[in-house]
Amino acid sequence: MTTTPDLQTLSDFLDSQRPHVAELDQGLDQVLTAVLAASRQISYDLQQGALAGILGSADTDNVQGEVQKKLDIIANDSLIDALKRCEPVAGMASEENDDCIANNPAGRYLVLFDPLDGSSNIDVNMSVGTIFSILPVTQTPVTKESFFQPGSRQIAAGYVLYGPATLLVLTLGNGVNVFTLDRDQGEFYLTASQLQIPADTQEFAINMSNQRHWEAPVQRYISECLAGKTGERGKDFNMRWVASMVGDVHRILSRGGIFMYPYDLKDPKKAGRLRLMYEANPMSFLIEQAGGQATTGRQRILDVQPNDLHQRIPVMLGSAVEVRLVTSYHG
Ligand code: AFP
Repeated sequence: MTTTPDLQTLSDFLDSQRPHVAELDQGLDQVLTAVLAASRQISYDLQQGALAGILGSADTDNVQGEVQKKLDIIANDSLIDALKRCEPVAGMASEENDDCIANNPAGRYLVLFDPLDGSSNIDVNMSVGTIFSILPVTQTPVTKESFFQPGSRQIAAGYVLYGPATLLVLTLGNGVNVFTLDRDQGEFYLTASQLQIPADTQEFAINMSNQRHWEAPVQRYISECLAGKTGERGKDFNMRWVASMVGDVHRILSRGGIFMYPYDLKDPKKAGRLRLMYEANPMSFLIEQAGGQATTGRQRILDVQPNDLHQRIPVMLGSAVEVRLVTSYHG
């Protein structure tokens, strides 16, 4: 049984932020509470694993044409149920649903989420996460077009990382803070404040198996990293690839690094693998709030004007020096 008397609870933290984040008194705190209520259930289900008979495929496809895991559906349903009961939520959009879901017409917020990012890792017991992004309502009634706002308009964003510990990593637009779930109490406690990503790094994260499909600037950047001390960069690099964006981004927020899922010619029609609205935008908001940078290689991700809920985007994010360098190679 852990005792955490000297740590601040999430609700105490949110109270301390009210003078700085007006939206907290406009129901934003209720939205976060709803997301976390679902996340606690997802964390419990994941921890049960095979014992709960919820691993493996659901033998259904999502809107992306990807085979859904049973837990993809369970996590998605849990988040939708929790947000439907949350009055400040005017509408929501999920990776698992083709269209958006309108909710309270008087609500102030739009919530987008990837309910279980990295789900191909579930059956091998590796870290996965829930990613969420919160936008203001700018037009009613809520339609798909209501969500087409650049990432710079986000009010809050974060992820819940289901790892050895369950962590909430959150930004309200004034820095990035980490909260650890005390399972016994069902309470999130502030365990790291105002994360700062080192500008320099010697660690890159990319799926090397796609190398032959990359554009020249990415080929150049990675080959310089691989050349190490003997090459242009004059230093050796290490590589990591979790294949769960939440895991890779958390490592970068914790100790620096650069994460890349660039455009590749494997399927020229696809702009990249990752989705703008509920993966790239929330993660880019967190990265910038922690002093890092996030681009497509050619423009700041948070400036991209969306035109589809599920549009894909090339992603390069993390330590500012490295993101600036690889972006400069794109001319
Ligand atoms: P899944 O949710 O299908 O496992 O995809 C995870 C992801 O969208 C992102 O979290 C990873 O960074 C990336 O895909 C891994 O892609 P590769 O499987 O091509 O390495």
